[in-house]
Amino acid sequence: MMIKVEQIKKQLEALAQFNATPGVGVTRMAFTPEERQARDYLRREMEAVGLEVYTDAAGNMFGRREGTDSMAAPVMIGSHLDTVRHGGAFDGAAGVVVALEVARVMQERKLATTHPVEVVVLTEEEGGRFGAGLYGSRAMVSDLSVELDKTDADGITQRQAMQDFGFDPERIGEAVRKPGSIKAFLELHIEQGPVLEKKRTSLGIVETIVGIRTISVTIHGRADHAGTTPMEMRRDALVGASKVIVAINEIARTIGNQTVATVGTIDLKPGAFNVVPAQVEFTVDLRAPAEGLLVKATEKMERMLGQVCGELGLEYVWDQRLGVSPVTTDKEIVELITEIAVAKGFSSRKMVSGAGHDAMMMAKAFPTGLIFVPSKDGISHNKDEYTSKEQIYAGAMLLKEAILDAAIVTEDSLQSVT
Ligand code: HGY
Ligand code: MN
Ligand code: MN
Repeated sequence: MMIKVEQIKKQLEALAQFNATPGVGVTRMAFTPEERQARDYLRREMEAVGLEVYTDAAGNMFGRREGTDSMAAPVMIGSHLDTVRHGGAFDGAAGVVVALEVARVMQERKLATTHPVEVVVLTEEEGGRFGAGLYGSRAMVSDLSVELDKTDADGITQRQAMQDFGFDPERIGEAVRKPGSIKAFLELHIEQGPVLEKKRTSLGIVETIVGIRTISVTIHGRADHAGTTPMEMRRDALVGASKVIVAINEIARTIGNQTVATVGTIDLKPGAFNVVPAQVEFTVDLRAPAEGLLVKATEKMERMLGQVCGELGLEYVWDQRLGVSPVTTDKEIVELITEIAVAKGFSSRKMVSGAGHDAMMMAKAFPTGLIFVPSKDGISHNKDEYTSKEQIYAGAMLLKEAILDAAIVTEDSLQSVT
């Protein structure tokens, strides 16, 4: 039952072509022409291996392989297709393509499973366009109608973007899956960090995914003439933002325990060399392995923001866009994956994921597993992101065996494998 890594490599290279910034990493935002091309490509590849393709109201795309009991809850495998701006070719795409390859092998070997198996492509995991992320997986566990008015950098709402893309966003609530309606969700993903490579380990078996809070902070001051306004009269939004951003970094360092905070975007108005900045908007990406750490960091940061703005005569808005608590993956799935790795002779280690994944949303409602494969030099969200064929092969073998176990491959179909 051979996994064909050349097939995986070819499909990853094909997907990387659907890109808004060729030559400068991969940029494939949700509901864009590039994503449409990637979805259409994958739909064809899914159909080529006999999967029946359908899309839910959140735009999640599923390739279904029937089980002997078509009423049984499916086992789902997959990840996301959207990327960060100027990202790499493996983040998300590797999980989708490996899931597809598992389905191809099952088809080629005519394996029968009790439970249906579904390859899934989840919508807007990165949040690069509408600022929250994990959209498709969140829509499968909760009604996200309230978020449809979020706008992208061009002022287009998620509602409009989904309509233009051919979806009916008003039906988004229909994407929610009932408890028990999915037997298990498994995701293979690149680690996006240095641990597996440093520890010379082939596979990461994730037990905990950190909690994430994504906050948009806007600081309001007053535009003034750069030459005539005395320093003590100014309400300089950028001076305030600069003090706050350095203090945010310090608060995360002081709290420690793997608490991390990142200010990854900043925008100021009016943005002229001879005008005191009136407004600065920036985002804070805050993560920690325990909810209490997120609460403590948030409280400290908001209090500090109020103090700095009070001293400088500025106003502020603290708008939390996303708040996801830390999750643990399914213990039985962790044990299953660990046993398979040992049986197959792959080195593996249990891990905490510092990156967010669709698995963290699915884990809130369904038994979920997350498998990591190494990232070269721990690099990700970067055009130089890379994982070798051999490393992906190990992950694909593990995922295949886990799926056959979870979906309960029938004995006689296994016997028939030549
Ligand atoms: O931000 C993350 O952790 C993921 O790449 N969306
Ligand atoms: Mn990512
Ligand atoms: Mn990802």
